[in-house]
Amino acid sequence: MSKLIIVSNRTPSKTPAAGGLAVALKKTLSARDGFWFGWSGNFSEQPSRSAKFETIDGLRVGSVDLTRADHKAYYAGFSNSILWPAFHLRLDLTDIQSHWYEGYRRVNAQFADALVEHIEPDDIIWVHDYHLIPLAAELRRRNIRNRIGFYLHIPFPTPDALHAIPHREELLDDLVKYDLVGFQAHRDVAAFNEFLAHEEMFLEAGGKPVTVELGDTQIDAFPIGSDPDAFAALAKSPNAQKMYKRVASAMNSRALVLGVDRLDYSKGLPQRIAAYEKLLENNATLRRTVHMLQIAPPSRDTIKEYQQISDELDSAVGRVIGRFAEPDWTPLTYVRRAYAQASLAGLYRLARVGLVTPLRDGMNLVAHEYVASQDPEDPGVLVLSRFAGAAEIFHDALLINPFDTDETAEAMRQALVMPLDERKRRWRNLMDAAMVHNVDDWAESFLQALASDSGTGSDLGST
Ligand code: ADQ
Repeated sequence: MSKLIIVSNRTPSKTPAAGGLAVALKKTLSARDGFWFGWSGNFSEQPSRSAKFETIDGLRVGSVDLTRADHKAYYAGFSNSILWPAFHLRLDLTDIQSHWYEGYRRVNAQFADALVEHIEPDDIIWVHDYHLIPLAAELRRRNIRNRIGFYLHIPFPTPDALHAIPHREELLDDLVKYDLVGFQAHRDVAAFNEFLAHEEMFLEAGGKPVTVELGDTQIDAFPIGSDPDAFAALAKSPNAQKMYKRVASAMNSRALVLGVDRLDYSKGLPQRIAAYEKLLENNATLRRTVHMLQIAPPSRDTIKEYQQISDELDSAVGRVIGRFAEPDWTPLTYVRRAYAQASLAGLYRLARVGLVTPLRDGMNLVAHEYVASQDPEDPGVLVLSRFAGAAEIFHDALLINPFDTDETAEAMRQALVMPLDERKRRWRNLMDAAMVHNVDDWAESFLQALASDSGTGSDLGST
């Protein structure tokens, strides 16, 4: 039987988040036999070219150590200071240092070296995310002819943003070495097509375009999701209830407005705080009846732009508290730590308003988790950015432009005063969408498309 080989930047940890992506992929893997491969999380003096294998939660996991210098160039450098900001259309936040690209390629080549001897002819290889765009090309160079699929968890950029990326031509060439490229949203498939059309027009106008030979590569949207049943159950679990009760009693009947994000500039946190400030400014009567909780643990904090967004958020939070707090009421709590999924599920369930307002986001799983955690008899309202992939499926959220402070504040107000009937109706539709787009079906449909020569979905010819 053919194995499934999952490759991602990091291998899954021993204590995975319940209901997270790692759990879903582990489930997919355990049903098929195979292994997960990635960076071990450890450093070595010399790059290791042979994989070490271990068993984590019953799964085979292979990994290599990286040198510190390569890891810096590949991860904090090319992946997260160039690709991440450019793909999220934040060209102002790119930090382009030319030597990073060599480190990025070196790590991809190292992954390929360590993988080749473990690949058998019928195995299917599924590569995840922007850190590993060149991996298929590196494997092809080592005579691997297997089906190889790539899934991009973040948005695909516009043509201009793509042109801001050094070595874009080679990267696009690498991308089409995959048999299947999966994006989060139709928006991303459209952006990819737009790039091709853009280059075509450039050629017609006598320019020298970036040429992409698509060949047999299938391109399609596979929107990721959560495990809504598991999250609904988790939201009623003892640990979730503990958190629910603890915070509910502190809220003292006030409505909880909740944001849960990794601290990242793509998540629109200062804009969200400004919109909440506007809500309080415009609606004096609401002031003592609400409380906002923003949970945002730092991530990638060796990168300067992440330190900056952290400072910006500190100052936005301080401003709103200083402006509106009273001795016996504070408008906002900001917590900088990660919580277990059960605790988050309890908080989601308690929150009257769930704020998912990224400036740009591949999908955003917090939106899915918030919906799945609601009490069907008294559900909260999702305020969702139009620029999250999730907006393509959650039509019954209150959709906003996160750059429009007035619109976001008004959506928060509407959510707070929304009658129960409407909340229930909207939530039912949101939950139906979350069930249709569950993470198990996501993995299955991607793998089915990858296994079949023609792909199951629409290819470029039909999208
Ligand atoms: P992320 O940018 O990390 O993922 P997201 O989809 O929101 O964003 O996933 C976050 C996950 O981390 C969720 O499962 C959430 O529960 C968890 N999380 C967030 N804050 C937490 C906290 N304080 N404590 C504990 N857990 C927390 C990238 C893309 C997304 C895409 C995913 C999956 O940027 O657009 O949806 O991959 O494809």
